[in-house]
Amino acid sequence: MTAINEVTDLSMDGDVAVVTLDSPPVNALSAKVRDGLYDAFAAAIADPKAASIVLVCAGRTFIAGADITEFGGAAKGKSLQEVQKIIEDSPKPVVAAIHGTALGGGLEVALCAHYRIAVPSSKCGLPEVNLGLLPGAGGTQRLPRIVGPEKALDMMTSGQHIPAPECVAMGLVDELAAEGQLRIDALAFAKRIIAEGRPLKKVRESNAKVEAARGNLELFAAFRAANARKFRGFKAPESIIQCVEAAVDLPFDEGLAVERKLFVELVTGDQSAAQRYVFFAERQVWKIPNVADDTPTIPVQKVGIVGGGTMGGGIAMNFVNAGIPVTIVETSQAALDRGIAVVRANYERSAKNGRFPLADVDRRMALITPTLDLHDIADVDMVIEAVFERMDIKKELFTKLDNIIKPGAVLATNTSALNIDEIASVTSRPQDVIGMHFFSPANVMRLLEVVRADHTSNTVINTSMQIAKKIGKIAALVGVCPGFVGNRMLAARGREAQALLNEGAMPWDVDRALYDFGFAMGPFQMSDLAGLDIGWVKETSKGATIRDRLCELDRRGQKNGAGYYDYDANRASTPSPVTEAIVREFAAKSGIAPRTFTPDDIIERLIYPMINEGAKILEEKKAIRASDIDIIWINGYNWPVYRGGPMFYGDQMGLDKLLARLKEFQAQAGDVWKPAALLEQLVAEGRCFQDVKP
Ligand code: 3H9
Repeated sequence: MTAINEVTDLSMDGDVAVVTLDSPPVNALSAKVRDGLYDAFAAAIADPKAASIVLVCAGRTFIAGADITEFGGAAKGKSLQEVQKIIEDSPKPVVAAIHGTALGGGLEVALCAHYRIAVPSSKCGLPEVNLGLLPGAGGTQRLPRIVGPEKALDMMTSGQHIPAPECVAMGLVDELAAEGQLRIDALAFAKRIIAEGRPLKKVRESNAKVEAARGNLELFAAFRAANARKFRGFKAPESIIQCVEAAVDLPFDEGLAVERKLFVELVTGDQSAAQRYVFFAERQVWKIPNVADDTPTIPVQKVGIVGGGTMGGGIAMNFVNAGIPVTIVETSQAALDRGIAVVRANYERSAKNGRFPLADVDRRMALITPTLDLHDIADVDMVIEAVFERMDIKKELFTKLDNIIKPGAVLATNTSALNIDEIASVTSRPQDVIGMHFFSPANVMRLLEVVRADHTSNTVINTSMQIAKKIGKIAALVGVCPGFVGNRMLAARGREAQALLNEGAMPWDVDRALYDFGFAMGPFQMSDLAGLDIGWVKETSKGATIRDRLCELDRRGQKNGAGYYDYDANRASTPSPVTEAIVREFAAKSGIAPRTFTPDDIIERLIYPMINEGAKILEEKKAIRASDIDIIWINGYNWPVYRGGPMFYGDQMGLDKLLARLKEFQAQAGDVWKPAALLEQLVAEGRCFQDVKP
């Protein structure tokens, strides 16, 4: 075996040259990897003893793509295109041997090999779209030539990882190897190719599928129309479509030039910078300073959920979906039956939508035990409380849990705002008490705020983070403060949304600005959806707020056809003259001269206070890092991922500019706009939020 460089080896097995890449963790195409591959292929091609060449990777995966950390840096070493060219132009057949995942640039390298073999458990994909990119190493031109333009569009705009057997069916992979026997089977395949005198198959020369689609304009128009909603705001999907149009309409090299131009536009643009940041943020969020990787965890084999309402039922579904049995406790049979029926209905709907077989509904429901007796959860490993949001009720419950639940179990509360230290104080084991703040609908929303209280042990923190991963959530560890991280920042935005109404803006102006910014909806649409009457009490309502007045007129939101907006039978909304009159009346009473707002004015007013609140949260160490706050906003509040999160947005716009605007607003409207001390400090030091280390 010859070491080509630190990450690449070349060896001979009979007349097959084997290029082995070993660059942990995921064999990403760094400069070292590109140089090693180039030199190894050059040597194998030059070696007269080698009749064919196999490319195989060590470690957990085939090449998982370009090295994302290199984007934006100076070009070093061989380019990926040079590596691909030497492989594709090799006069000896090249076989790519795939295990783990062949993704992005990794699959694009494999597509330059003449043949591909993969183990059944492996997957292939071009997930660049998730990084705000398009496959920029020929993927947009080669993939449609193998799988046809329609499938290529689907694969590249969804970023899906396709299982190897499916790849074989669509022609992307030539053969399946036996699991665990990739190298042996790849060598045998290479020998067979030589023995049978098979040709050097070059994907770039295979034009039948793209030519068949030439002139079919409807194909692209239909694809754009069908995905308009999904792609809204994102630049990469449209660029991918244009590349596939080029693949269909133009010769290979001209298509490649289109791909290059559009790739460069994306990789130097704001959206990709944001999405690459989010890629790393999603991995950082699991890393907790002072909670070492080897911190023990409590094995969670049984979970008890107290409260079978919308929240409790949704939480239960997460565990059941992961195969963990759950006992749900309620205080009345009627509430219990209602809760269980809702869970069953949710599962039946999912089965009808084809998410799993109908038979699975019963299998899942069998993992749920309903009960009215708290003693039935005495032996669970984790309790999650999801009862009414009132401190006295929570304290009473935790006193009981302390007496009933076995020692060492995690006692979690799903409170969204209450002081968890106070809840923990009524137990004899505050080290076992933690917040697990799920977001509604709890079975759908990916975010979980794990809330560390003063005495929570590292074991309980680690257990909660690990279980979050197991049930498919993305969890951020936060500290105790009113509203924790997400709702605390939402409150800052909500305050300004209301203030805007007093100054002459209409709810639909505010909602529209946020929708165009990339949110799914604005605060008033959200209120209408949730129900305006949540927390509203008819008997004591005195028309003190716009919301009170709307509720008094029985405008309770979408559910009864009227709220801030009017709704038709299909729940389509229109601005309501009733609301407009009430808003104007309140605005007149406020004594503030009405003015008009551009969408940019509205965005400033709503987003800057959020960032300022985020800075205070960071300063108070209630979040570990700025990127954790961004993860919370992207996964729990629909912040558009292509804008990277509020803190990233602040960094991008420049903290000095943000600080200056906050000071202007403070001068006009008072100390609610007072800039966070951390923000002042960062600006003085010329640093940004991302520089604040945990
Ligand atoms: C591309 O290819 C562009 C080309 O078309 C054109 C070029 C001209 N680079 O996720 P994990 C790190 S764009 C650098 O926890 P898993 C990751 O940060 C690329 N680093 O493991 C983590 O580091 P740490 C297209 C990378 O087993 C560690 O590896 N490809 C890269 O759960 C382990 O990662 C993609 O978008 C990378 N490309 O999942 C694939 N990938 O330990 C991106 C990972 O310090 N990668 N790291 O936190 C993935 O989807 C997953 O990592 C993978 C493994 C499925 C491979």
